[in-house]
Amino acid sequence: MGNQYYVDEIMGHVLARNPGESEFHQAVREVVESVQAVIEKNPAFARAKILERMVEPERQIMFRVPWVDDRGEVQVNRGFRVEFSSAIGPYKGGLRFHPSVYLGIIKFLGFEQIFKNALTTTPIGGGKGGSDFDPKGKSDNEVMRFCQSFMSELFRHIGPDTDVPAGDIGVGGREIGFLFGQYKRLTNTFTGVLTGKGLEWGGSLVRTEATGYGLVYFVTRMLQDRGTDWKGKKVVISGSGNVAIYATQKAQELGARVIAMSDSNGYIVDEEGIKLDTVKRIKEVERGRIREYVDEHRSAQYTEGWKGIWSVPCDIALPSATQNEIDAEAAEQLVKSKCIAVGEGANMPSTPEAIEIFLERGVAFGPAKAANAGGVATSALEMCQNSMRLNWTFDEVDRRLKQIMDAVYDQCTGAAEAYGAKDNLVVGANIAGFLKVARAMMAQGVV
Ligand code: NDP
Ligand code: 2IT
Repeated sequence: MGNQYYVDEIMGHVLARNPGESEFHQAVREVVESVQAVIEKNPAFARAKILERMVEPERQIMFRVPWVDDRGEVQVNRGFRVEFSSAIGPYKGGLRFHPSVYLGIIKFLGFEQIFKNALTTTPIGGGKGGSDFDPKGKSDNEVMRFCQSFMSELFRHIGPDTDVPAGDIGVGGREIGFLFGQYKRLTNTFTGVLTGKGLEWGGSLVRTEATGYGLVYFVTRMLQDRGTDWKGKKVVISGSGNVAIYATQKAQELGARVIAMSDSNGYIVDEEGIKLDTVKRIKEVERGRIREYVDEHRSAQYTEGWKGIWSVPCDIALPSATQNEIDAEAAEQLVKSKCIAVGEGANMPSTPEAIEIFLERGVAFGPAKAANAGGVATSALEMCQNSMRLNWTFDEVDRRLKQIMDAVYDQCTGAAEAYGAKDNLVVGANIAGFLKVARAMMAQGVV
């Protein structure tokens, strides 16, 4: 079977079966294109329809989430949990609460999660969930009532050995607390059914920092391979949420100068280096906007519009806000400013056109499903500690996280080289993740 024929056939099927879900199509196409060489080498995978099975979620749950706001008005949101693959462990992946959420976004995230989770070396399958609920501007009580209603349906589908949700955009410690409380009440069990829990009730040290730290550990390896490190590098990090904040912290610790951050309204540039304590207070405590930073720091400027951040010249870019935030134009701007490395903290932040530009122009590129795997990997470490009913120290978890990010990097470079795509970590990540899941599926029969 010819290469393009196989890609076209699978994509034709995916497009027809999942109309209108453009983000899902985008995520699937990248994987299918990357693994076609593997399928050709292993005809048994084609006969067993491994890829055809992988693109079809094992189970998809959609449900009504009614709740009452502070004015006494009834609100109705939509809830999702897509259980994509349990080939190598219980479904695992975050919950996203954002008004843009629809089935196509949850499916793209759940699909990517299968391969990311396989790369972590830990035994977790792939899933994702969320809602079109917008936590912004809601009171704590409104968020609590929403989370309780959401869990009142979700609880029957999840469990510590079945499906273990966590956070993502709009879901942090506060939301996980409310969700956990309701699960515990409904099931009368205290288990590790969610990760990202508070430290007093089953959470793991380093989980809060893990995605950002892991991203920086991964990019460290990319830089090492090019004979350099973080010292004195100018870094631009989009977003100012969980991933962006802890990527900034670790990059600064390693001697980088982080000069720009953003939110969905606009971006700040502080050439003296971002004062992270201010960002943390504004975003984590006050739940404010990034523009408030300039009220306190005269060295900084604020510009309306989130996209402009990619016109800020930098050595290293860490997109850590959302999908498709770097398009071809932004990628060209980064290449023009002589950016040497891009590490994806967010999921699918670069469009296919942008990725092509980075790869062709020699910019070191760390794809999301490898570079941001530290978050879910540390979730797996939280599950492990919950099962043992023990807690590791910060240093112990951080050491394991570093070790995992090294293993993720080695798998990506190894698979890329084995399949004649040296330095292409996109192909490497997709192939290494795919092979682990494919072998497990082969062993388990047609299920
Ligand atoms: P948060 O909710 O903590 O922060 C999200 C940040 O991104 C905010 O600054 C937000 O700005 C900005 N943002 C969100 N949507 C948009 C948008 N449509 N346009 C521009 N900016 C936007 O989420 P996280 O930091 O947890 O997640 C960030 C990314 O990292 C996501 O892609 C997520 O899937 C990915 N990720 C997260 C992991 C985790 O452990 N949390 C693990 C792996 C990946 P605003 O406040 O204005 O909305
Ligand atoms: O995209 C991701 O990997 C996450 N949001 C983290 C998922 C998790 O289960 O910790």
